[in-house]
Amino acid sequence: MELIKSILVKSAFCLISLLLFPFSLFAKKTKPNVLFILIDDLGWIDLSYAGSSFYETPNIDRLRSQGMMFTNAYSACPVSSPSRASILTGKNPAHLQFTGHITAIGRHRYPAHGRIIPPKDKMYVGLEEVMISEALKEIGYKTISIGKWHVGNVEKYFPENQGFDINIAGYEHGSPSTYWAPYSNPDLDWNPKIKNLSDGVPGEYLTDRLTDEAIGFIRDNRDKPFFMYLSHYAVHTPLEAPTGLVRKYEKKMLTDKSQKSAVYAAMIEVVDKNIGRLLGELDALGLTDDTIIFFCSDNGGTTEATINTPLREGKGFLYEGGIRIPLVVKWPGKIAGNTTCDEMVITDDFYPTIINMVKNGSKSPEDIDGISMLPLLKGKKSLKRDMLCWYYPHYSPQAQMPGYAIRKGDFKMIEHYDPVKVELFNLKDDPAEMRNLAESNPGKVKEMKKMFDIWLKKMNPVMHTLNPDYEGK
Ligand SMILES: [Ca+2]
Repeated sequence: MELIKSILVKSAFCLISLLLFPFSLFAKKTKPNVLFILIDDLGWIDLSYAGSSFYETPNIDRLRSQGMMFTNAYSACPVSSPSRASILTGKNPAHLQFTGHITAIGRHRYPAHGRIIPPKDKMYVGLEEVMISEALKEIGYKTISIGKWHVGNVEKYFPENQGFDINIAGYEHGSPSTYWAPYSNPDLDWNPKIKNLSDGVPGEYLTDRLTDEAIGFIRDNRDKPFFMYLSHYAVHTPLEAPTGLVRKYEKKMLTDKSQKSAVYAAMIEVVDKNIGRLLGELDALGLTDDTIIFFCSDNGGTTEATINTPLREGKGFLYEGGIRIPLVVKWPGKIAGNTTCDEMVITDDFYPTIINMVKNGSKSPEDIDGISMLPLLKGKKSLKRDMLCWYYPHYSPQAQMPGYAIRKGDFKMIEHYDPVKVELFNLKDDPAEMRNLAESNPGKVKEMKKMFDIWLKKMNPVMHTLNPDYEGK
């Protein structure tokens, strides 16, 4: 009896092993790699594929030609930290109660006699939130964060405690110099230490170095599915680039007057070259067909470095220049190359999209605000959503204009809190947001205000308050 039982158990074991064998052999194939390339402060039109005559981005253009480009992609915030929190959690910054960027002083700056006091909300993503890294790690991904973090500046909230197996160079709040040498500059109090990165040689460029680290990781992990969050410190200020490249763009500026900074253009070219190196490595390792790539920015370009025309203003503003971002998604064999999508999408959507892609059409995770873009990536024209909202009650260093914005269809409304002003634009006729229709269309203003209020109540952010020391009119 015992013998029969033993034979039966062994046979069952063999049968199960045989059945599982093909799956274990091809397990990798069921899970594509995910490479998320995030550029800091790269403007919507700061790429040659987007029509710029000045900036040169042949490698990113190639990426674009192999994937889908979004013309109406938005960051959830006009500045860095909250947008990054949105990317990593799929939740809107208002919902996360994390609506302003992490500052060196640990609190939001605002004028002593300004009209509002910004909310004292979080400057981190809490450990109770499930980041995309945690979700992917749970289903067998090797996870790595390389570069800027900016969603928690104490160790407790670093990438290694948020689902990343490895954290390279993601540390404090700010953006370091792009060269090694000035790291020790005592005049720059915001210069972060670079975690888990041995010292570079003087003159080594950070974008190059982070790419080296990325390539090293991919080589080491070519046999496992990986999720890489590659978050370049470029092209954020300080503007610094190799002298030879800067000269090239200075010369170009003699005839091309469309832009303002040769250094910024050189930084973009360095980013582009490094993306080319990374794509080349994926090719060489035979991983290209098995790797999903996202390419985007965390907010609009800063007007200190670039001209966002035809969009109004830039980083820090609720105008389109501050929140419209470049976005390309590539997935060989699944997303048709050289395609364009004009539907509105937002950084909240990336998390559910990635989960949807790697889990073969499973449902989106719950309690998040984003919705999966997968139907768009597969050629559908629209999502079941017609409005997006931004709650940004902060005095950004660039704009000093706290407020909120809502876009529904072609209409966009901004209500500024200080000074109080309502603006309504029709983006279809007026992408530069120059003609305020608020007075001539009070019905639309009322309707959009109401929709925003309902949305805000649902998000339940920490709210700003009126400043009792306000000295305005
Ligand atoms: Ca940024």
